[in-house]
Amino acid sequence: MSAAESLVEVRVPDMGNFKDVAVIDVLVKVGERIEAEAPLVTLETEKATMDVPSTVAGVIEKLHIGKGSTVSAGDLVATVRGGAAAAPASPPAAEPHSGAQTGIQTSTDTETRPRSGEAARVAVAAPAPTAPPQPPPAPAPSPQPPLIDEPGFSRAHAGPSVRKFARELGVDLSAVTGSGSKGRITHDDVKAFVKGALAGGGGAALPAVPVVDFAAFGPVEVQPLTRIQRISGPRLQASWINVPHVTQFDEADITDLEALRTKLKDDAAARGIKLTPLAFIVRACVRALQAFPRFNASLDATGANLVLKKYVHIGFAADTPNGLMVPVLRDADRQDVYEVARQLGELSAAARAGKLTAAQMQGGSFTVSSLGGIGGTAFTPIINAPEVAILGVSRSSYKPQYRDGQFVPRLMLPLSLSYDHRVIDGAAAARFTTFLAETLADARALIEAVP
Ligand code: CAO
Repeated sequence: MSAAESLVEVRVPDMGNFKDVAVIDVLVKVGERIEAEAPLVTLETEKATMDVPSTVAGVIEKLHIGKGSTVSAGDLVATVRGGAAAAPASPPAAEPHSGAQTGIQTSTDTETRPRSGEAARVAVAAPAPTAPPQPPPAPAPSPQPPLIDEPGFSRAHAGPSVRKFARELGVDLSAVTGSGSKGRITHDDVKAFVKGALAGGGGAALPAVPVVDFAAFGPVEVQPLTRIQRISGPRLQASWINVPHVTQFDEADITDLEALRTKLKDDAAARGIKLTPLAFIVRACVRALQAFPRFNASLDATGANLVLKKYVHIGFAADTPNGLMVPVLRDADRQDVYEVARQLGELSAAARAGKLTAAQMQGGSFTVSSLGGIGGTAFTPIINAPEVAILGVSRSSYKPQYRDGQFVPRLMLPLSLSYDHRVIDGAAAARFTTFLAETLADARALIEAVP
């Protein structure tokens, strides 16, 4: 037998204090040709996943362990009918150990330290050192390949070969749900993720929701979504996925406001105006937006600049038979509460009749979603992106408030402000809702004429 055909035994290298470590994957088959340093099996300790690489190039003659078995340092992994030995491997980084035997690569190790050799199965998952520098951010939104969350990728519970596979496919492992032991991500999980993304269209890197045959469990009826729902659904989803939402809750004492509104509403009705709480809420929002201009802004397409709007166009969610619509009340800062009320009435009537023009739904800088006429105590509205905040309003109710040493019944209006945490800090949001509550409590100021 020539030197090139000699049989080489590949053993589990020194793993520090670990013994009886689980074999969670066997990455090669008998008869398979491998390169030096190709991963043979994946082991999993409590702390890390690691591959055992071959010390030589050659053909797998025999495998001595299988998936599910346990191994310790020195155990025989495979016999390789082989040729040249691997170049001396660099020492492992993730687990401290003392022996001369090296060659274990932990998941983290393979991410950060490319190894020598271009072998097809070498478990090097780090980006190529010659990779071009990151291009500058595109000036306008265009279909982009999904970005990889590198720290999340490094932390993902997956072996080196799965990492390499994910890199080849451009899959962000931090977004993949692992089905293996202790949530470990397998090759199949990566494949399922890619299939799901392709099925979802546009290559969005989202884990797929399981497809269920509902009829298998009982009678069903299929109703197509309305045209408006088909348009608004993806927009809501885009906002939900892209914008880090936080919702700040508060309450405004509107006892005085409601007393004033009750006094004024008949006169208003005689002029054809329905003076609802929403008109006052919009006026109060105008004040708050003037005091906190960051809430009346949008990030530009690069995400690096905030565009502060010098106009105040307030959208409001309207429940219509065809679905949710958001007409926009333009220049709300230039209108008194009666004019706001009149326009709210006209725009919501047009929305319900399906007669809103495209222009009447564009250009909003902030949105109010009132469920006060229906019920509820609080909710988490989805931001009408690229706006950066939305105010949800629920039904007011009498609650005991502690004033001057005693409890008194006050009409409290629940406020739910969702905001884009990239632009707005929690402290600013709390100041905004506090300001809004104070403004709503000062009823007289809200009916002042607008200059
Ligand atoms: N608390 C208690 N009562 C309230 C209230 C509140 N916060 N807000 C309104 N009301 C009362 C009104 O005073 C009115 O009572 P009266 O008829 O006795 O005066 C009644 O509820 C109905 O009000 P309305 O619905 O006619 O008027 P509005 O200005 O409050 O709302 C509109 C208009 C278009 C916002 C509303 O009709 C609507 O469509 N709401 C649903 C919005 C929605 O779907 N949001 C969720 C979107 S997902 O984020």
